[in-house]
Amino acid sequence: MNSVFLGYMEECGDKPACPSGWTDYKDRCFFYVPKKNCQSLGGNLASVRDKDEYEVVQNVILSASKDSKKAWIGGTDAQQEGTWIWIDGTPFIYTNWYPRQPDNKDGNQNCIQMNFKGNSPNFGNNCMRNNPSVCSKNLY
Ligand SMILES: [Ca+2]
Ligand SMILES: [Ca+2]
Repeated sequence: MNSVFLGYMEECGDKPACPSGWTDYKDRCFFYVPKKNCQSLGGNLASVRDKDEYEVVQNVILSASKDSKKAWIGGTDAQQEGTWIWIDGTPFIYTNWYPRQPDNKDGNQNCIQMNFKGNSPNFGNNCMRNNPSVCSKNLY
């Protein structure tokens, strides 16, 4: 890398910083929490917009928990069964469901867990369970 290129990077480097410990990716910050408390951290449960972002979120889980732990992310169909939304308002476009999911097993699966049986999101039994989660917040 030469000095001209570094200078250019500095010219354009006025992007806000993520809080310490959060992972910076594009216009957002991601953070793994062992107990769900994203809103107390000023964020939401994370949405996932594309495959690259999905892998970023998986890496956030892996590096923080030293494991591919199951973790809640911010998709839900609690308002209308079968209609999935991201709670932060992101359009629900990218899906990477585990085979035969969502199945709304026992009629009360309204939330999304990543890393269920391998590395695809599954739909959890109960959104309110106090399990590991991935939070996100916007940089702008
Ligand atoms: Ca459901
Ligand atoms: Ca399920």
